Amino acid sequence: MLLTTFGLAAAFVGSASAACPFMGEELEARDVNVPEGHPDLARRDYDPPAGTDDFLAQYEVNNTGEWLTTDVGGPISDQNSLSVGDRGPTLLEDFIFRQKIQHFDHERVPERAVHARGFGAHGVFKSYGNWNNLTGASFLAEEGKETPVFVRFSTVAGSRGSADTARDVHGFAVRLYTDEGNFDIVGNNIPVFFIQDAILFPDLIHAVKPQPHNEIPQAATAHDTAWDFFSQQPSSLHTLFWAMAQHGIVRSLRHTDGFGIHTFRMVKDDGSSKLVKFHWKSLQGKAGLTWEEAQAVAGKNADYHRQDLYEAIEAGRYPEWEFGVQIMEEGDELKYGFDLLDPTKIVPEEYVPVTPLGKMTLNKNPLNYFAETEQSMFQPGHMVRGFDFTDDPLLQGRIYSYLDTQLNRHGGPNFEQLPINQARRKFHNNNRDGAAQMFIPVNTAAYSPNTVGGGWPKQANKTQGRGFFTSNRRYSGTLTRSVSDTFADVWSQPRLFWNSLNKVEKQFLINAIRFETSKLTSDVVKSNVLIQLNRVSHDIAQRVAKAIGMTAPDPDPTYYHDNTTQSVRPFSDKLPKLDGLKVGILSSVSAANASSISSVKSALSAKEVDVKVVAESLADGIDQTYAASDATDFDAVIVASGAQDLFSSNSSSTLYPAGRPGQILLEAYRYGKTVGSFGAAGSALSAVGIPSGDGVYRDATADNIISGLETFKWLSRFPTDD
Ligand code: HDE
Repeated sequence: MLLTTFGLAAAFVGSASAACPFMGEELEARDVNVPEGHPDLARRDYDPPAGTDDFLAQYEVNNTGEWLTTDVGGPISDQNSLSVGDRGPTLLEDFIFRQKIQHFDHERVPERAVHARGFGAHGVFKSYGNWNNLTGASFLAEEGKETPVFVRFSTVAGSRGSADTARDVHGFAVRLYTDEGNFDIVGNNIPVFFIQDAILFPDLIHAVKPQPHNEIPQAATAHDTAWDFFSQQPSSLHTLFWAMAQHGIVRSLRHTDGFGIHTFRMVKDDGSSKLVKFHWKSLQGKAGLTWEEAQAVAGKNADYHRQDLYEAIEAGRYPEWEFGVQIMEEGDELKYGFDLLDPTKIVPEEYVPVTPLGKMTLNKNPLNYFAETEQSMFQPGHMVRGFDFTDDPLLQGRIYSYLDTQLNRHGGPNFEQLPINQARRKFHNNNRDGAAQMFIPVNTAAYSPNTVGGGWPKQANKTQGRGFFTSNRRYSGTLTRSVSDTFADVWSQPRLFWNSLNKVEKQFLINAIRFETSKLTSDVVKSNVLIQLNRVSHDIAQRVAKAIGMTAPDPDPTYYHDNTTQSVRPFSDKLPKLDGLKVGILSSVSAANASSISSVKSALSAKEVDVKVVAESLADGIDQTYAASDATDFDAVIVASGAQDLFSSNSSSTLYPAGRPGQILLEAYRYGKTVGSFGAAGSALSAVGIPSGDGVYRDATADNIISGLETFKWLSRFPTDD
């Protein structure tokens, strides 16, 4: 044929004959030439720990060793479309073409209205004991009892393709597949929320999302509408402060806590109940990025957080969180000086400590992002026996919204039948039909009560069928559209948060507000922001005003106080675990095999720290090149002995952008990371202008690097206003 003489034959190499169940030996399979030893990248090669819940395995589809078929199982023996002659029109009767293109055209489902960008992982929850003194919940009924979990972390404002390190509140949604049904704690990594009444949620989100006329900025609150809303709704100040601190730009999803936010109830088998707040405390410790660093990461690696979590789990470094509750008595809603029904308030741990009830370990990555993570549909309304809601008006609204939003995303009411959403026990009720019904109900009586079906499914009660029941909540009152006076003080707790930060953490918070407010174009919004900040602290208002060329209002001391509280800082004093942190050794090809590198590597790998050797080009012992490296790749950076010449001002190479080795070293220092050098390479630090000081190790040892990583950020390196 003419075309082949010009070398335009199909790119598929060779054709093989093989046994096909549909056509026997005759089939000419159009195949690619797969070299011996080429890896089969089916994701089933990864083994989670023994005993990990494998419920989803029944739904897996693995193509390895299988013949191509249509969606209804017919063999596909040719992948060209059906046409009239080689150059003629494609036929409408080509059902293979139509099916393939139609499926593709409908691949996307609406992304989540908020929390669109997320990443999920499977794991297990283990109860520390029998907690029937607190709750009838079955998953907390025995010491060591294991319950499968699925967790989805997310950012809130950005679209599905936005960067992980955008400054934002982070979703921390946990589903426990308990043996009495799914229990979702759809929480965040910040223990408070912007608004007190669910009816304001569309306003909040419209204000925070990109502005409607030009859809700018993506995944950022540094714009007029967001701060207009914040200053008009000062209930948002407390959450805003947490987000402007490093809780909004965490080092990894493993290094942050989770919270249920609202006050919930735990209900005992006798119907008595207590008020509780949920906490997930990171056993990795807490750590954040600097804002400069977070912005650089957003450009260099938009997948920074998901990659970290994925790799940690894949390497068997399973992240863990301790689940705990703050327990308060019924009737004590107003005892602590604020209203426990107000979701803009924390309960200081000095008033009510956290009682640990169990531990969650994430130990298995999803096999398919869409099927598992994207299709997971969490709901605060996924409640189990032993827990109950409270009258928090934000919580009440959420119970409706999450159920409703799933209809939009799935297009019908059967979303609970998707594998990731299915309970681990069979469901039995009279809900029927609807788009994509996946089950075949066999009972004729699809109503209740019935006699035709023997009365089944029968109503469960406390002793038979372990029936659901609620606490003894009673209500009477006049209908009203108003906010309770007990929700009025929204300034004291942002001040409590501010007071509890150390000097540099305070400076980071100020810097963040300065950054955001500098981007505002409206002077009215800026001045409203200053009025609200001034109610929290005159110091904050003055410091922000100075940066945006305005004057702070006179002190407004009604809510000023000097109280502090524990557990709200974004950094741990020392990280308890270093699993999955990364040290970059800046080397050259010729210096890469020094014994100083190999001995530090083995000492750090004992601590589950990854060491990456960087050089001009890839070679034995080199993990990455300077051209593809950045300070944001590492938690500490050390210069290898013998590589110091790369840092001198007259060093040049076309293998990487000019000055890249020095840039990595200096930026690591500026981001507050541990830096150092081996042997004679101390001159590299001087060459780029790094002074001696905290976290700078000339002649570094493995112990220095380990203790530097535990400190994580050398906060003393950052200048403060005062
Ligand atoms: Fe959400 N929120 N939210 N939210 N939220 C959603 O549900 C909503 C709120 C949170 O990983 C949506 O399935 C309202 C507080 C997380 O899939 C939607 C209000 C907290 C996730 C929705 C709130 C959260 C969502 C969008 C005010 C912390 C992601 C897609 C009353 C306790 C879950 C979806 C996941 C997702 C509504 C406030 C956390 C639209 C109306 C407070 C972690 O239903």
